[in-house]
This record gives sequence, C-alpha cells and structure tokens, in this order.
Amino acid sequence: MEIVQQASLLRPLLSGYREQGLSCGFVPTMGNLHAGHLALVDAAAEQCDKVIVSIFVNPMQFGPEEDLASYPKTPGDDEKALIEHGASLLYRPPVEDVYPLGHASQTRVEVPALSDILCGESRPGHFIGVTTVVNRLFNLVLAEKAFFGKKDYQQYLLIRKMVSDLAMNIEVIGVDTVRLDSGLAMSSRNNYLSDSEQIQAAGLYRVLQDVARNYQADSLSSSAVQQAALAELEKIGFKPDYLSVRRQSDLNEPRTGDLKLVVLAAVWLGSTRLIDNLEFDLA
Ligand code: PAJ
Repeated sequence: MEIVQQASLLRPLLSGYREQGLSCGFVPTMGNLHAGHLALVDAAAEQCDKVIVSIFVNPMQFGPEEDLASYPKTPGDDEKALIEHGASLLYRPPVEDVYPLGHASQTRVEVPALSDILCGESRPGHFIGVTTVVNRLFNLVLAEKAFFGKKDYQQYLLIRKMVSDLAMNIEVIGVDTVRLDSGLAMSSRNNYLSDSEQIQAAGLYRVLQDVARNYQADSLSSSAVQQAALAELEKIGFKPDYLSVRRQSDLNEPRTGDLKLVVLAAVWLGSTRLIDNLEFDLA
C-alpha cells in the first residue's frame, strides 16, 4: 500500500491507475479505523480494482467546543488494517496540505436546508465542513465510486445531493451500519465510553427498533411514538438531542403515503454524543 501525504504526489499515482484502465473506489475517513470503516473498504475492494482511503481529521467540521484535539488517532493500526483489507493507496495529509491558508479562508460547499436540520441544528457549520472537505477530496482522487456509511445517514444524503447538484462524476454508495453484538453502532466516539456506558449505549438501538415496530403496527400516533421513545431514552440515562422519523429520500417530515422512512436520533451519554438511525418500510 502506498502512503502519500501531499496532494501533489497523489495525482501521478492516480493518473497511473487510470492509464492502466483500473477503476478506483474511494473511502474518506478520519482514521481510528474500526470494522465499520473496514466494511466500506471491503465494499470498495469488491466493486473496484483499486481502493483509495483518506485519513484526515478535518478541523473545519468540528465546533469550537468539540473533540478535535482529543479525537482518537491510531495511525499504525490503521495502516495494518488497510493493508489486510486490500487498500492500494492511503492519502493522509497534514492540515497545511488541505488548508494552506487555514480553513476560515477556504472556498465552501454548502448543501442548503439538509445541512441545517437534525445534527446540523445542534452542530452549526458542521456539514459545511464535511461537504467542503469531501468535495476537495473527490476532486483530488477522481474515483468512479465513493463509499459512505449509513451510520451517518444525514451525511450520506448530503454527499449524494452535493454530487447531484454539482454534476460531479462519481457514484455514491451507501453501506449498512456495522454494529456490535449488543446492537451498538461502531463509532470512534465509543472509545470515550466506560464499560458500563457501552452497555447503556446499546439501549439507543433498542429504542430505534421500538419506534420502527410501533410505526409499523400503527397502534399509536406518530407524535405519541416519538414522545414515548424520548421518555425511554431519558429513562436509560441518555440526554436526548433529537429523535425523529423522516423520509429516507430527503429527511423531510413524512407525509401520508410515504412508505420508506428512517428514524434518526442523537443523544448524549455523559460527555459523549452518539448518533444512530434505522431505516424501515411501512406496508
Ligand atoms: P468517519 O467518522 O471516520 O467515518 C468515515 C466513514 O465511515 C463514513 O462514511 C461513516 O459513515 C463510516 N462509518 C463510521 N462508522 C460506521 C459503522 N459503524 N458502520 C458503517 N459505516 C461506518 O464521516 C467521517 O469520518 C467524516 O465526516 C468524513 C466523511 C471523512 C469527512 O471528513
């Protein structure tokens, strides 16, 4: 596996792949790789000749009070795992290579509306940071396909909309969330949880499953289901940020007749913010 830190060194390698007629799959990450990230690498390896992975803890998507400084970094383990999973190229730039003049002066990419709801409401500016860096990475890597986890459902939809709105020549593929046996979605932020909090945290997925079941049974009104779920989250010991049932296609509130839905939630467990979601169908 080649490891490259500078964008200028990335281009000749990628041109070489294209000259050989090899297809490229791209997996952007912030490192501290776990089985969730590696499922994206595996999907890319199945569908493409070459797998390119980026590791960049993007300061532009962290708020001033957030965990940028303490975000977990495991470069040696990440390299080993990527080699084992067949990645061809790791792009791991220093911040100066991505934002030579600082990110405040960076040209921005903003997907309106979708950036401001749910996680965007609680984390102002977060999704502008995500779409801006992913746009830059897409332009550098010029892959045919990019792989994103549905664990970050809103992010996945934002990237799809950016690609469509800007007529970018890349296919965005969503990969199902990888979970521990307890149901807890794998996340780098699970590292912040104590053993007992990890057990508690698994309750989030159970509540999402209850919401989907109650919607499908249609025994309670939608607002009653959501209120009951919020109360249950509090009972488990979470401080809920939001829990909401939306349309899968655009995260708008469902209208009568919408059949493809997703329940999304963000909660605090102590000082750790966790997100999860579950897609479900009606009828
Ligand atoms: P990061 O949190 O490192 O996640 C990288 C990719 O892994 C994302 O597409 C995310 O949805 C996916 N992922 C994380 N946990 C997963 C799980 N349990 N199952 C399946 N996929 C999972 O998301 C980011 O980084 C950044 O915002 C980024 C897109 C790299 C832009 O900076």
